Amino acid sequence: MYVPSVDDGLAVKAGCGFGWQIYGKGNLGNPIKINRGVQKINNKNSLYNCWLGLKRIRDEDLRQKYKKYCKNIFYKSNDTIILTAIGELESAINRLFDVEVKTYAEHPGGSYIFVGTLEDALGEGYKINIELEPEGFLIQHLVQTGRNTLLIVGENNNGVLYGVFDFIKSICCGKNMDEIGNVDFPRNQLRLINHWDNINGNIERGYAGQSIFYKDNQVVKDMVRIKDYARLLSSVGINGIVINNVNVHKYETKFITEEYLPDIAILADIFCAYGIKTYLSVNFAAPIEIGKLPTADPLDPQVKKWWSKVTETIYSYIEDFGGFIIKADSEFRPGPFTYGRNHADGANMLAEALKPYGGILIWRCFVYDCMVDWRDRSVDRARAAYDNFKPLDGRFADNVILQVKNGPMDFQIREPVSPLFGAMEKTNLMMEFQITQEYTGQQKHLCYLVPMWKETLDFDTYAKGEGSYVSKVVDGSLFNNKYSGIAGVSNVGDSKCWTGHPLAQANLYGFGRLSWNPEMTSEEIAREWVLLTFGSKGKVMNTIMSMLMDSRDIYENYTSPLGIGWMVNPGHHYGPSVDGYEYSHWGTYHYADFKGIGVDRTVATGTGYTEQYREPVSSMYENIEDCPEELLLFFHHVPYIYRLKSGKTLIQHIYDTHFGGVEQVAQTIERWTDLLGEIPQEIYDLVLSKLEIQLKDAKEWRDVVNTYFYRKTGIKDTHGRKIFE
Ligand code: GCV
Repeated sequence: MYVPSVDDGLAVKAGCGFGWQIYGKGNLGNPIKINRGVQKINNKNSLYNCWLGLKRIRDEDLRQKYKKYCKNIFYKSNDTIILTAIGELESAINRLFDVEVKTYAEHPGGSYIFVGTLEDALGEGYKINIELEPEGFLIQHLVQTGRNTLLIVGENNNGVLYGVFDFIKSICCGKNMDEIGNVDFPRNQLRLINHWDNINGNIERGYAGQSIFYKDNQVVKDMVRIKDYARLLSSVGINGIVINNVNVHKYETKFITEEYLPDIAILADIFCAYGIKTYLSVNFAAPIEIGKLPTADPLDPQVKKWWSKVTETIYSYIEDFGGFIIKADSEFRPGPFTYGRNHADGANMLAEALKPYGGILIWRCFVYDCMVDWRDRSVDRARAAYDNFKPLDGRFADNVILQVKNGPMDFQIREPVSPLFGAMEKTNLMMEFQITQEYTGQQKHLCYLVPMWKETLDFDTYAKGEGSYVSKVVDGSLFNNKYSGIAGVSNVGDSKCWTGHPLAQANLYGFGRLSWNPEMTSEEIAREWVLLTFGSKGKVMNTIMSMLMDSRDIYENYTSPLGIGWMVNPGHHYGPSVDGYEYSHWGTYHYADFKGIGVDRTVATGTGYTEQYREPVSSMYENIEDCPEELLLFFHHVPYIYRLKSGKTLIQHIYDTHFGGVEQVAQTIERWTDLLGEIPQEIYDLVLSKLEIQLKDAKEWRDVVNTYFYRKTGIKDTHGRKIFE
């Protein structure tokens, strides 16, 4: 094991874990130095800078007012995260106002900004009368005669960093110095990004290039991009990252060994400096595959001992390691079922190994039978997570969290909320959203996902009566959980703009902001993002806002209707194939015949899935008249001639939305082309090229879907539009 030391000039003791601030060789070859100080922001690269582009403030009045405070920064702590915050603040001030900043370890005379934790602030004699929430911050003017003083105070180090980013954001959003002031805190304890990156550089379901972490079966050597990524994430409040795919393959299984840990520790150290803990996806069968044990049985003492030893080693490299995430007994991944054990047995064994270090074990609930016989209509994949996990409620250790996908199927454009959110009263739970657009246009199509996530979080489970929103389950308040939070599967790769489609940056930004505060509206989040990325010009703002806000419905219009989902090409999941999964073993069927379409999930005549919800939700879905129409085909098998509330028949609705969806994409292109010359040309061109692909694809979807149903039914479009026979 190579450990950089201060003596060899490669290491500086830092506050994060055992973090060495300068990165050593490990398996990386040459030493790499990362400057944690002032950020270098490439002026010309607006695609890369995302929402941290920090355009120079041109309003002279505003500049002068800020300048008074901003020249001097006073801070006490030398903790790495605080130093990161100071570096961010310095570079932002420098860039926004063109002011050289001086930093002070002792009280400066005149005007200044104080940056520090609550403890630092109280130690300096500042009076803070507000109780700060965990990871929260306070930005406040200090009233002193003849001086301008601003306090940026965090409940802890992360809070300081978030306070600094909030201050920078406020300036960029055009706030006057007098208006600056805020008290805020993250509503969710864990705000995690999950990467599905593999060591060979591929990303499972990645649509923005290759991994930024790995290349050619190694951790990358150039850490600059990783650091820039850490800043982006931290600026929206992310505090944890899983750096490898939940499908843990051969080499990645060894990430928990000394073969990879030196390199992983380097990544972890970079994230740590931005207040982000690193987590690893692990392979349940690792004791057999790399530990030379004959079994991975979670109750076997040898297996327990093996995981304890492994965990001890990990923490010797990464002091602030977050924990493990695991996909077990799911889609052919190994798990406790092999040994006749259940999920609680498996999870608790791993949790026990992590416990002494304060680590957590995240166990995914994406567990279902993926070898279904399509002929058997009694099997319902939507039921699986609840059926598997509900009986285990209360049997998980207190440092286990179950990670549940937002819907019961798999990140479709429209699904009901997973009933597990209202069902697990005695278990820590967290939400899993998919930021990467696997089923929502693969970052070629525009699809702003925040409204969909918001719908999920605002859903009332009625678990403790009216008002038992999913947001209250995942922030831990409804069931008083020890751990809780939200995870999002990353949409980032090594594409120049990080997300392939420049406007898909809004999803990454939005995920962070919504995890921070689920009470924000989708519009508020979009507005912030547009402002920070493109500036405040009315036309640009209005155009991009409307493009984002309409995009989810547009995508839904030309793809699969009324909650039925799927209808995609198997495997890669791009483009239409109505029967693509219809006769497969994956359990994802629409059951279209010549009379009707949809899955009967009622208790009365179907799979009984609706009973997994509490009343009155259960009855709402059970009764076709009460079932929200956008989910009609998810819950009911409906004749094509069934009249919707609009008065249209189901078949006409399908035709109309598909013709309409294509027109809407064409209008989106018109809106965008109206921005020529208003935004950087590179972004303009790239977005336009994506929109053109979207239009072509939308037409393909329209024609395939309309033709499919026309052939099934022989019913013509009442408007006589072109349907291919
Ligand atoms: C990481 C879906 C995706 C898989 C993914 C899986 C999961 O099935 O298509 O690529 O695997 O979900 O969430 O585990």
